[in-house]
Amino acid sequence: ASRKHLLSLCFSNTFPQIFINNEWLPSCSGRTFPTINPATGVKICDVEEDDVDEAVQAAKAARKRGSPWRRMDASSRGSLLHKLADLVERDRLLLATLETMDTGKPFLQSFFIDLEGSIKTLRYYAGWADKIHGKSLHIDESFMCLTKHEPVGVCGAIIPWNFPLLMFMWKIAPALSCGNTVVIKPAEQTPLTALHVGSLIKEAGFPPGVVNIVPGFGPTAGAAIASHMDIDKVAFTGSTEVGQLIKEAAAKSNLKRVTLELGGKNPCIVFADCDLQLAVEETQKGAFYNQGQCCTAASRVFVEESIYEEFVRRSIENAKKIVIGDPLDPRTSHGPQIDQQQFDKIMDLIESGKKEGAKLEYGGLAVGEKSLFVHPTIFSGVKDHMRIAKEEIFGPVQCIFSFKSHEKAVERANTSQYGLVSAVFTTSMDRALSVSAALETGTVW
Ligand code: TXE
Repeated sequence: ASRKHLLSLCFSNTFPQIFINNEWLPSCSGRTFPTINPATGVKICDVEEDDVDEAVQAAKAARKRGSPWRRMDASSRGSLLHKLADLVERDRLLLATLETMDTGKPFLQSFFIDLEGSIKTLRYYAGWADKIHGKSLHIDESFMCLTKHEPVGVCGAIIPWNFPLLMFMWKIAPALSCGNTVVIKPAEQTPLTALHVGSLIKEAGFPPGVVNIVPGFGPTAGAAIASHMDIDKVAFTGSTEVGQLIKEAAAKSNLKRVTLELGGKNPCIVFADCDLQLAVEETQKGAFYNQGQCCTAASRVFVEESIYEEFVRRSIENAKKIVIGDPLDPRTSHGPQIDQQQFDKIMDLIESGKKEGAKLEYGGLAVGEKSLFVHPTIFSGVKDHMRIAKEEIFGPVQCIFSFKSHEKAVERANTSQYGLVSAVFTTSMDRALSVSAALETGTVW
């Protein structure tokens, strides 16, 4: 009963419309699309579809010289971000419930990870607002040189469905901290928490047009953002293929600045001198967290030969503790995949693993019929040439490889078209540092 009450409260403040100029607008085209709960297959509501151009014009007007946002002190921008963090904190339970319904991720994960991260992101960037300084440079002759950081202008943002609220904050918080205005498109699968935050942005007191939220599809709303002549920068998180399209569209339109956060096929190297149980638990968390739908997923686990069998055995034991079920039930630790397309891609890759000769140690099946749940799956004996070793699965599939020589392990870890993250498990600080330095990824854990 209290959940029902919460949801009715939720929908009394969350408008499934387009958020432009701090107002809720219906789509000009009259088009709507359904957002589905992936755990049940039931439609949550219909959402109005994009009006990117109108949103861009609002964002452009909001950043004009002399506008309230442009004239606002940097410290006041910081205060607004803190206020927004307070409101997200106030609505934490509601937002976590909405996020779980829209994505299928287990409720406790939404509440403790996504919401915590969202609030902290806002507060972190709130603190930066009045601490971004230029330089004074000593140059020759009788010249004086000062540098000053200015906002880029209108920032477009396109985000995926795996961490809808957190990604929303990762995009808007730094942009707003620096005085930009934003047009953001949530993923078509998961628009609801972004829309609720629209109402909080208005409540916090951000001037109209500073943040505009346009739910819609990639090839229409997303492509319109990437190629818009009045957008000065686009930030995108999603697939590598679409990242390429974004960069191309940016180049072909107004050469807007681009930041891309794309896929991964992330190696973890587990050395024999590691804390074995810790390595088993953490690599598996890395593989299965958020149903494996993480660009930083631990998708290639290289284990030193002498501990390989024991590692596989303990990994299977560990996987048995996972609780699959209703994501709103606090006991559940594993929910459904986001949609049929992702489900089909994962099942196809699991089949390819079996066919190409990897050993299926655990799982490998869908849960029941006509559901989007996939059993956490473990393959051992994975070889570098297999599809499951090379392609981003984006599902709960742990691939375990074995290695003999340290040098070879690093070489194999680096043989990937991706370079997002990697991890090293060892109790030797020397090895941790030297292997980290040799791994060609943006982050090493
Ligand atoms: O991604 P898309 P999809 C990877 C993962 C997954 C695969 C496909 O491997 O299996 O991508 O997922 C918008 N112009 N990641 O199809 O299509 C789209 O509306 C502009 C990794 O969901 O890239 C959504 O808002 N925008 C990733 C966003 O791009 C376009 C998270 C992501 O969708 C567009 C998600 C276009 N032409 C998937 N087409 C990560 N790095 O975390 C789509 N979009």
